[in-house]
Amino acid sequence: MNVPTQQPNERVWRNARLATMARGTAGIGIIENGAVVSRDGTLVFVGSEKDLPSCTHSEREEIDCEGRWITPGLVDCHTHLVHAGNRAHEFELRLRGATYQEIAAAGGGIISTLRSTRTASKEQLIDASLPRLDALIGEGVTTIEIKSGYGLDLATERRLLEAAQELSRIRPIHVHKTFLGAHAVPPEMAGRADAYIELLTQEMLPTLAAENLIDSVDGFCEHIAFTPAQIERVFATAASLGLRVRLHADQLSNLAGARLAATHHALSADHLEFSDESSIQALALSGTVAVLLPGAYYFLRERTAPRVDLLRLHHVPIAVATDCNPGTSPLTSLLLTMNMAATQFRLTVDECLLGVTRHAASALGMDNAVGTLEAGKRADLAIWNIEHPAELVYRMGFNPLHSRIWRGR
Ligand code: DI6
Ligand code: FE
Repeated sequence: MNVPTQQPNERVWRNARLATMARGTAGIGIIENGAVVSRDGTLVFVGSEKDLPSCTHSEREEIDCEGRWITPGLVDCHTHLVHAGNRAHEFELRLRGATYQEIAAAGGGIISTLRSTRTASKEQLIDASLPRLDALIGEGVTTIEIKSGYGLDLATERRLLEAAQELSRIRPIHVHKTFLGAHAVPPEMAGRADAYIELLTQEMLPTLAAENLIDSVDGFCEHIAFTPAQIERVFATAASLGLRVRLHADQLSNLAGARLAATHHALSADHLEFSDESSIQALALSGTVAVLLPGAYYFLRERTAPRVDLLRLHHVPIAVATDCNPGTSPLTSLLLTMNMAATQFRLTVDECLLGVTRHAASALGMDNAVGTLEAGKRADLAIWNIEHPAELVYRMGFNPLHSRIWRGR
């Protein structure tokens, strides 16, 4: 019998200040004079340095953090990171007065990214996406959600999800893959949205689910996209396949998308600019996370902000994400996103920080694995050159990351 001779791979970060983000702690769970121990990629101790268990393994490596702050690795829980091309020319049109809806109606918008994406190979999609991913990794992001939705046919949606999966092999990051086939009606089926939903529910979604390419299912419920009735058909198919759902809801108008998401026990309802109180109450009851996307609000110069006061009143967990996409949020900084959430939506510093850690993990159904510093979770850490966590929200365009640890390394 082979007896393993190698000692467990144990590391301790000491002389640190921790913002654990743990549930049941006040605010962001600050521990001064803290230490963190990982063994084989999992946290086995998080607490005061004076309580640090003595070394159980001769191979323990010690890292002196010199008083730096440690947070959980950041979680970007809503991105369309994998796509080809960009829409800088549409940005120029908007600067001359065209609206996002007008550009979409004239065949631009999502459909213009679809054209570039359909002609790109998987390798080209990966090459185009890596600089965006690296920008996020460079800010301490260790878990990311990536949606399909710029293919809108089986082969291209598969290629997008495979590229997203491949990114997690090329870089040290966890990728949650979301199928967003219900993003727009593809041009070859223009005017036949119901027929497209039929194709999506009968063929695309079941096939890609069987290929293990889907972690959750999303849709775009909006007058320029799909009706609540069409989204319900997508959600019913997802449920029959055992997949959780999420929804782009109430971004540009109030179609009660958030309520629809809550009815289907969605992991998250995203955007929510036009959600009313009854929808927000429904989110609270279903435990659905509200994902706020201040980058899209900023870039589209929207004027109606999500009702953060009602989200607080009803205790809906709030996450914050980049919505990284070529049309409405060409944003690859989660730090800047937090600043935008604070400045535009008046989120507090603690709400912003919890929004890119614990609550973002919940939005991915991963709150048992990531998003806080607690024994038993993955050893995903971000170590910062800051005096206080508020600096992570306060600065614009400045990155104080000292180092990033993924699974203990
Ligand atoms: N809502 C958005 O803001 C993005 N997708 C969505 O469903 C826009 C995507 C794009 O314009 O390319
Ligand atoms: Fe989005």
